[in-house]
Amino acid sequence: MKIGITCYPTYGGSGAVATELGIQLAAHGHEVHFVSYAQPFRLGHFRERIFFHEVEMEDYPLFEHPPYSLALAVAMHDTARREKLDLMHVHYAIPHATSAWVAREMLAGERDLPIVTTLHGTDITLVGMHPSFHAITEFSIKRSQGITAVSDFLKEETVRDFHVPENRVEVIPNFVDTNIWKPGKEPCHRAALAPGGEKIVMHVSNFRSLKRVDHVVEVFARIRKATPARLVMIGDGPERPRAAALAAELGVKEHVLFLGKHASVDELLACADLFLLPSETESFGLAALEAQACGAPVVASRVGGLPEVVEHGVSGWLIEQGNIDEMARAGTELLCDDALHARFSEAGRRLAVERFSARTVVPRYEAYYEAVVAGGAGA
Ligand code: GMT
Repeated sequence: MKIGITCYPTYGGSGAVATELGIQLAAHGHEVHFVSYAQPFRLGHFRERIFFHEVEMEDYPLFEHPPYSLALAVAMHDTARREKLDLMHVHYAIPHATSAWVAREMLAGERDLPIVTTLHGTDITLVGMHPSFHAITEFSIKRSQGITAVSDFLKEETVRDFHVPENRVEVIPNFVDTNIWKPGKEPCHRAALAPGGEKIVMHVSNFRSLKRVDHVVEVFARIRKATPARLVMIGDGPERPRAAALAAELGVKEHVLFLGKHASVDELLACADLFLLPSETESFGLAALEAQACGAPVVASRVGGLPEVVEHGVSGWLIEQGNIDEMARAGTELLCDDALHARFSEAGRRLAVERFSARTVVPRYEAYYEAVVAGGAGA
């Protein structure tokens, strides 16, 4: 198949999933065309059958807010036409599903361009709920020929808040390439991250307020009182300065390492002894899955789709959002009890391989594409 993919190319779960999917599809023999304003951050080096089409934006003084959605629709239309795409798969509804609908309308009468929209999280739970976006989000999702959600939780939210018939939303979970996201990677960075042989606690996110990086630091400060540990913070975003200030305030500044954005998070997660994700909301929690694939037990909040990814009491602990003391207690126990840690670590890895590996999940997308192209996805 010839598949167009649009996603946010920046540091974020939806872009990461879209890029990994494109890579896997190309490896399965499909031709993949990414259409976005920049090359997706995980695309990296050259790969056969993968092409990137940059969205051209005219900078004109009248435009205080340049109309990216329109330029994207034109780029999708051009790419679909020139490359004879069989299907356009967009990740994160806003504005991608809308631009795809416009591109499809522009092509009408000439060729059919089925659209698959994958809902990722805040496009449904937060941004899409805002009055300025709700109606267009509902309209555009419903106009897609295929709709997928990354968790049962997200499907339920979509059905309830956007009035999409239940049978129109297919749940296809996020996945990891378990050959890349794995424990014991070489070279090992443990000595650099924790020169004193301390345990390594890790967090990866885009540091938006809903990620509660302040709680990450608070939990770590309590863990640190019980056992020698280092906190490695990966990613960047608006809450980073506050998290750094809090680390200083709590007296753990010299034990916290802010690495910023990183292209090969797999190398770092492979060194983690514990992964913290105390988010306020999380439709899936890709970072938690990546951590488990690398053998790191997870302590996370029991919100959204996280219970579908982290098995409570088996591969991690899911704790009431905001309960810092309990998160610290659970984290400390995992770091101090080697047998418990090994059991959780193995269970997380097993879960990732058996339920969320690329090998298991990507064929579900391929089958779904076939159904959409044949006109038989949903009602
Ligand atoms: O929806 C967002 O906040 C953005 C998105 C992203 O691009 O980072 O994150 C969402 O999609 C990820 C990939 O499917 C999920 O793993 C995240 O849980 C989800 N974020 C939220 O629901 C807050």
